[in-house]
Order: sequence, then structure tokens, then C-alpha cells
Amino acid sequence: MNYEIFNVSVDPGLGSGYVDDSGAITKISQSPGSLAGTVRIAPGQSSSDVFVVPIDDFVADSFDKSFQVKLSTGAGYLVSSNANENMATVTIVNNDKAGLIIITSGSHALATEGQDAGTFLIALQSQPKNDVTINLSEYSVAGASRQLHASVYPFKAEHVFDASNWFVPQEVSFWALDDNKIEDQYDTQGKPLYTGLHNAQIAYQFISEDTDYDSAGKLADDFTKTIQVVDIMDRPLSSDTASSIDNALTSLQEGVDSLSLPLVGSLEGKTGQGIRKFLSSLVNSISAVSTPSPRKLAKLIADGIGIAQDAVSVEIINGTDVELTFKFSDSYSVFSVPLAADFGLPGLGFKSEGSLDADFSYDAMLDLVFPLNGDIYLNTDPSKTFFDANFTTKLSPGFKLTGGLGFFANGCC
Ligand SMILES: [Ca+2]
Ligand SMILES: [Ca+2]
Ligand SMILES: [Ca+2]
Repeated sequence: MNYEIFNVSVDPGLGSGYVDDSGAITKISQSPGSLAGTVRIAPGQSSSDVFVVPIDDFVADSFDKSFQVKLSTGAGYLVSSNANENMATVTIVNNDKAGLIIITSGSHALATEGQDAGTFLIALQSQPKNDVTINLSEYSVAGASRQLHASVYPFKAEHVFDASNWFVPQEVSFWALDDNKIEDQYDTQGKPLYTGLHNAQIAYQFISEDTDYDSAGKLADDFTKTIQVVDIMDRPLSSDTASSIDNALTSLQEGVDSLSLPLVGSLEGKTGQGIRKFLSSLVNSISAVSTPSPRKLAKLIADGIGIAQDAVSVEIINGTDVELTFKFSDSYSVFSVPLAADFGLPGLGFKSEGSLDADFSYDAMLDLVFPLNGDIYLNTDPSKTFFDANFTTKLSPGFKLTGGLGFFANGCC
């Protein structure tokens, strides 16, 4: 039996001018694939199947494709004139949806202030019917400062997709502006997380004759009006940060060690651990991050020394430089400090033996400046960098002193 296909209905995205010509059916089906054909009803049977194999295209059809088929006359059989018996409608349901694909490493694309560009990839989710231009720009809520740039200009990018490359991801590059502000991330209660991470937003605008891929007239939640969140890492500090802090703290400790007091002589090794208690683990934790952001460094120092976070401050000074200030103190007893053989008073001819117990306490503050350009330096203003220590002793049983000054020796023992 002969059949004919008619009323082929195809979205203009698959090409116009196909309706009811042989081109239309070849656009939408591999089989039947032509506007006329025959089927054979085997002897003893009352029906026969015609298989429809749709072409899996990628166009987000604005309506489902369809065609109608009817039996046509031929030799050796009669066709009913009742449309319900001689005709059928076939609908091919669209499975493509216009959309935007954004591919990032991690949950958000990331750029670091003043460093190389951050990147992510974009592609379309279906084949557009016309060329699609995507314009990207920074989106700032009212009052918020700019976070992104391209060269010296505000961030802007343009990417064009067409019917042949819509599925090939294009790389978008964006740069984080070094805004001379110390920034951070906050939890839902508004508590700082001391990561140095903060957000920027990129707004999308689609322009195309394909209305699915055009922002005009779309609701704010349509993909053509996407607002993408990207992560910005605050300005990284110098890779010399760990060694500078190591040197500054070591100098303070050496300053204490180089002191000499009556009774005990040189303090080296006699004040307990002092700064050494936390120095190497602190320096290791900073080295592990290598170039921490200011707020991250503040957190590493507070955790490393075991002090409250508000004892560490980071701020911008001179418009561009980062100043790090931290205060710390300790107080503990040192047992059996050996007495200096000369009673800590060389030249007087004293001889002493024995040991004593001591209480040691200190109050320290350190002020380091990280210039935008140039080497890290210690602010030696005595109100900013100091080490105040107390070493209090009392003589323990078994103390013995003899000396060349007889009156002192007699008076003492
Ligand atoms: Ca489709
Ligand atoms: Ca910033
Ligand atoms: Ca910043």
C-alpha cells in the first residue's frame, strides 16, 4: 500500500522553507525520510508497521516537530475515505532546551588580587538558530566597590557562539583588582572566616535573533540574565612572610638570651622556652601557605601563638602597605636555674654555686610592615615593637657564695 506524508511542521531553527517539501522530512527523520513510500501487509494480516526514527538534533525547538501520514490509492486495494482510518499524526518531542553551561574548577572560578587572570569556560546547551553574542561585565550592588578589571579598565568580555561552535567551550578570563583593602569572607552570622576570600559577580547579557538566546524581555531568573559569583583572593603577602616573622621573633628571643643579670649571669637557656615554645610551628604553618592573604596570616598567628584573634591586627597604611601588629605575653615558673659561677658580677671575684627558682613573664608586641613594593620591615617604634620581661628569683636552699670581698661573703653566709 502507498502512503504520503504531509503537513510537516518544523521549527524555523532547523531551516525555513521545508514545510511539505522533501527537505522537511529529511531534517527530522532518518526513517521514513521521504514524503512517499509503501508498506506491505502480509497475507492473513490486517496491519503493518512503519518505523519512525527521529533525528536527534540539538535545536531547542520552539514547538515539537510533527507530520501527518495518510494512505494513498494504488492497484489492488481500496482506501477508506474516513480520516480516522486512513490518516495518522506523528509528533517528535523536543528534548533540547536553550541554556548556558558554565564550567569552573571548584565551586566558583577564582582570581587573586594583582595576580594572573582567573578563568572559566562557557558554552551553550543547544544549537542556536542564529549567532549568539554574550557580553560579560562586573555586576556590583549599589555602594559596593569594584572588584574586577581587564587591564586598567572595568572588566568586560565578549564571546560569540554560532550553529557550528555552540558546544565548544570558550575560555573567559577575569582579573581581580588589587583594591588596597583588606577583605574577608563571613559566615551566615557575620563572623569573619579569616580566609581573605571574597566575592565578585559577573553579569551576562545575551544578544541574538534567536529569541531563546536573547536577554531582551526575559525575567531576571532566565539563564540569559545569569549573575555568576566568582571568588576573589585578597592580595597575597610576600613569600618572605614566614622568614621575616621567623627573623623578627628570633631577634626578640636572642635579645632576651643576650641579657645578663646579677645572680644568674647570662639569661641564655635560663628563661624556659619563651618564644621558642611556638616559633617553629608558627613559622611552619605560615610557610605551608607561602603567600597568605593578610586576614589568613592574622589567623595563622593567633592560632600559632595561642592568642585571641583580636590581639592580631592587619590594616592598610600609607594607602597601599599592609601593617601587621600582634601582642602576646606569657608567664611561667622556671625551676633550678643554675647560678652564674661569678654570681653574675664578673670582676668582683665572687664564686657561687647552687641554683634558684624563678618566675619569668613577658609582654611583647611586634609590628611588621609589608609594602606593596619592596621588602618587609619591622617598625622599631618602641610603642609598636617591644619585649618587656620580668625575671624574679629567690634563693633556694643550698645556696652558697664566697668572694674576694670578705665583708660581703661574711654578711651573706
Ligand atoms: Ca531539538
Ligand atoms: Ca577585593
Ligand atoms: Ca583587597
